Amino acid sequence: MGSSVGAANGIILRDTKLRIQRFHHQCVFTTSSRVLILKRALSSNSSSSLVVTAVSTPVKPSPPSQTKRSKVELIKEQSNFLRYPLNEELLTETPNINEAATQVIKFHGSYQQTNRDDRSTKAYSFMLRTKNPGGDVPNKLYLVMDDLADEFGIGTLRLTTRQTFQLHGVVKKDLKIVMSTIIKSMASTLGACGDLNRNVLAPAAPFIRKDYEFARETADNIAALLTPQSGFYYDLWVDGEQVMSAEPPEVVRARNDNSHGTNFSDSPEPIYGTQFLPRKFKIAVAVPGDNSVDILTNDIGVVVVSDADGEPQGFNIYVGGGMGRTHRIETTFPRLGEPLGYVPKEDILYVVKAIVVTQRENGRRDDRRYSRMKYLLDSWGIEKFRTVVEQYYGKKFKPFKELPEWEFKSYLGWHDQGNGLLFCGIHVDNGRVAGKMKTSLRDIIEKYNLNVRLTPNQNLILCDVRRAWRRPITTTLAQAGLLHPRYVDPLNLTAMACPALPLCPLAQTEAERGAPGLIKKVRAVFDKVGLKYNESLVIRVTGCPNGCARPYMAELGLVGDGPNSYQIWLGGTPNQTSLAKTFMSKVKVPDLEKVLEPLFYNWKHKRQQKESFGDFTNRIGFEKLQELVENWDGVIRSPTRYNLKLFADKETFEAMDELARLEDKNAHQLAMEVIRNYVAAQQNGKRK
Ligand code: SRM
Ligand code: SF4
Repeated sequence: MGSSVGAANGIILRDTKLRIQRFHHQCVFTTSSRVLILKRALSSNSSSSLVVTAVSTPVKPSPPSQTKRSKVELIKEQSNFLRYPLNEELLTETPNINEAATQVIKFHGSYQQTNRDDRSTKAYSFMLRTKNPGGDVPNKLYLVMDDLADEFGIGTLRLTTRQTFQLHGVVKKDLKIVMSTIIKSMASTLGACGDLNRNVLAPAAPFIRKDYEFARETADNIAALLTPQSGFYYDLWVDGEQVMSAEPPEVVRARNDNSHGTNFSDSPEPIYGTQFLPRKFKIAVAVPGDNSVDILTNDIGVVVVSDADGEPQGFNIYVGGGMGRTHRIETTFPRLGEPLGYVPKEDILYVVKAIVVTQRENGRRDDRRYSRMKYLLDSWGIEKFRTVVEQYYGKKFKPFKELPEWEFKSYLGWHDQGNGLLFCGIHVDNGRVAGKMKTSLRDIIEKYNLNVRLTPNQNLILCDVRRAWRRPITTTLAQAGLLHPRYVDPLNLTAMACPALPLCPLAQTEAERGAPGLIKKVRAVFDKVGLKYNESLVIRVTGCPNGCARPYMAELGLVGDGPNSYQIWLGGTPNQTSLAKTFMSKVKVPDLEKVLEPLFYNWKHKRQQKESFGDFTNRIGFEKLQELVENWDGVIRSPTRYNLKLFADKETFEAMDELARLEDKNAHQLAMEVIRNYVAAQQNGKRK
């Protein structure tokens, strides 16, 4: 066996394999010869043991940056497929685990955290994240998660931007019971974190429609294809019991296929090997026109392409999206996915595997800051990337198919599922399910035996609702403060914030806890400059530049850059297809209005018809906008100060009202526009 391991005696053999590399039509076949490297183990726990590593002979001498490996690479290598030293650390009396185990437990779906509000002591706890491809949460799982949050967590559930649950505040001694409960509920946290494929996104709307159903099925299959196989998860949490549902045969076939040199043939991890991927890896599946998954922010974006009869035929593939960056290091950046090509539907798993393997083999492992696939795309360019993927795929990509415009779909409120049943999308502020809302949601889900889907926008969908249940459910939701979207502030509906303080170790300032205050400020500025209640923009807030709430796609992105201070990003669009840019840095919360007032005032008065805030900022340009901010004197010169009362006969009013509605205005607005245009034309005429 290529990858056999005996962590106890410190011996690890890494797979050998036949590497086939072809660049620019030149073929180089490299039969890997085993090279044994004797090295002292790094971890203090195993400092006396020797690690024996067998690696493939490189095709050509690697540049120095590639020979150096990050600490996490060494931890993975010495972990006996992600068991060691976590297995030992879980048995100690201490409330925490050591550094190596902290890295290893991520692959099991958990992060060690401390409460940063409590500076007097280090209060350790663990955050658990589930895996729910397409946000699918069967009825029983919802109830189990709800119970676990009360019994072992902080009494809240967090719905995430990748359609999963986060359970905060589990102490070490309870980890096993919580994990095993989740596993025995036929759910999983395996690979929710760590250097591997994360939760696969798909549109959460439970439409019974060929393209939506196919998108969900594809997300499930990709998730299964890239699930770790070496059993470490079940060994640690359910004593080796294999609690796995059967996989579709096409998934097993695609995983085992090694006809193009993708696999570690004798390894318990045929796709990942001992080293797994250089970094986290994210995939989303979408349906044309429905960008509810923020498709361009993923390492791989997969779009279902159907024929004229609505029958799915294949997929358009985007690659190289990602959000994370570091303040003041300009070589780190958010990036949008770009078109790679089209593939027939039966090839999707092979193509995804080929892309993953391209990143596995070529992504940087020396410096984790540059290990995401977007940096590989950036340094190679799409042509070279495509050529290398095609070698692992064994075929050429077809040209990308034309797609309709993307639109952001929130699915809030009531909708027909397409099979006689309804679904109800519920807005949950920043995905935090707590208090009365939590108990009411649970009651509804339990009483009506409903399945749930989590959206990539931290919201939740109640599925499979009978028409007769609509009214009582609406009433119960409203009593818990979960109102129909019509009654929620539109600024809230599209806003997102990451968890940040107090538990995220990387937070530089507040996000989830600060968001309500920040949105209130935006609302107050809207009121002050005379923007209407139903006019809105996409606001996303994060406590640091990692971008967990995807702020770089927002029309107003607030990215924490110090205590009580944010970078302001502008230029994202409502359909999440344009990357924002930094407009200003280090803006303290009390100073936000000084920037927002001139921006919103000018948007109101200088926008083109129906121009979104994002499009407006892109059209005007940052230089001009900076000037407007610098010269802003805080005085609102509102034309509405000079009030003009209008009275019309019934017929004229009704006709005006109808015309106005066609333009998404009210009769007063339209009348003012007509008068303004008339006066301007008269004045022009006089001047001539
Ligand atoms: Fe994230 C790290 C929360 C989606 C980019 N993210 C973290 C950690 C685990 C902090 C840590 O490393 O210790 C945060 C835990 C906070 C806490 O206390 O709960 C955290 N990320 C989240 C969630 C919960 C935010 C939310 O509001 O929902 C999301 C969980 C997703 C899930 O269910 O799997 C979450 N994180 C994202 C996204 C958005 C997405 O995936 O669509 C991104 C940007 C997209 C991307 O990956 O490029 C994102 N998180 C990061 C990064 C920066 C990665 C990078 O490439 O530089 C980190 C830090 C890291 O990996 O080093 C990070
Ligand atoms: Fe933490 Fe930063 Fe992610 Fe927010 S964006 S959850 S502060 S890592």
